[in-house]
Amino acid sequence: MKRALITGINGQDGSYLAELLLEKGYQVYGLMRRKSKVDYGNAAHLVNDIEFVYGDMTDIVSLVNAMRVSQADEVYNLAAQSFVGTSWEQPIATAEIDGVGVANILEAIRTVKPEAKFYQASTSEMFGLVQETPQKETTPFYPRSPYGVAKLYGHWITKNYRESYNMFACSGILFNHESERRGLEFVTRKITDAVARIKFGLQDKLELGNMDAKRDWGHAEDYVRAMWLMLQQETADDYVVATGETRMVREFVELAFKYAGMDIEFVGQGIEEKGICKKTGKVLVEVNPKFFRPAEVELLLGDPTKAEQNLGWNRKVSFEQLVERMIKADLNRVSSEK
Ligand code: NAP
Ligand code: F7E
Repeated sequence: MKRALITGINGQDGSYLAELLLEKGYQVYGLMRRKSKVDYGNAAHLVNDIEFVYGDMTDIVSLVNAMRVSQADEVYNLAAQSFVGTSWEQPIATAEIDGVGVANILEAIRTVKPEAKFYQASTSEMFGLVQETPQKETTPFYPRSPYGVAKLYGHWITKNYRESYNMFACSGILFNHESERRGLEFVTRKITDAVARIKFGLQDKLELGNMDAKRDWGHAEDYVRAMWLMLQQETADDYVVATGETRMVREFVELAFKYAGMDIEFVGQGIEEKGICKKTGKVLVEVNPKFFRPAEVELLLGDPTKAEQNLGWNRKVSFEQLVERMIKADLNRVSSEK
């Protein structure tokens, strides 16, 4: 039986990856932080199937312990302060968790079981102010947030440990991937949650920042498959994982309202822009400058050719299916909460 250690087990990707590895017969260990009230987050339905180990990415002792306890053959480092907006408010914590934390886990592996295979959750945010479109493995990086900068350190230290110590260490440069389990602060889930609450009369309108931003959005279930495939190869390498399509935030908003039976149209420009319900004339979407970022990533569009050709990976969930799945789940949840 293969053994895997997943950091960030309670997050969106951690829970989907755990399900995939359990299905494949792995013994799964999950690293989680101690909280004042025990909360398994997205992994709550797997409490009887996973061995949880307490630890923190900023505490190397706890990571050495997690490696000793798990004796993992494969380590998936998904733990991070993953919200870009918060990275301006907590730049140091973000650097310590998302940057130095990667060196900590690599050292823990090197100390306890250097032959273990390692996956690092790198990100399209490293492309930031994009230097070419579409972005691929060879595109130069230009991060635009403390999060992107910290992740770039994690990316390079992973490559460096591969080259310095011949460790099997891979980075997946994953573009945005969402799901019914996405945190409520990320734009897609903020939208589907708000649309459901508006539908059931619990909220008046949705306030957003830059609706011109373009993202390459896929479903997390597809993307965790790519993580696993990377660790099944003969040699370690880095891969872009994306859909090859990009959409504006505004398109996501329109489609989410449409799937909830509330067609809207946008009128006005800039901070005066509004989304109006075609049937009732009510203002359902407004711009609030408080959600603008100090530096923005305007466009992300990934080229997944290398992952498709070398890993045999491809995404199954389309943009329309992603929005539909998220809106359905939030409509169900909000209606039962109500
Ligand atoms: P997520 O839902 O925010 O999950 C992150 C997890 O990391 C949470 O379980 C969190 O634990 C844990 N964590 C945070 N700080 C920690 C620390 N100091 N020590 C130990 N654990 C800590 O993120 P996700 O969307 O699943 O993303 C997974 C990984 O992929 C992250 O590294 C993210 O940066 C990266 N990534 C995500 C995307 C995307 O679009 N989703 C794209 C590219 C890369 P708590 O539950 O205790 O907070
Ligand atoms: O923003 C714009 C915002 O917070 C997407 C993380 O998983 O993907 C994610 O980072 C876009 C940005 O994700 C609001 O300005 C407009 O342009 O959903 P997001 P992100 O910043 O792209 C990457 C790949 C990761 O690695 C990260 O971990 O939407 N936007 N109005 C807004 N965004 C938010 N959150 N809230 C708004 O009101």
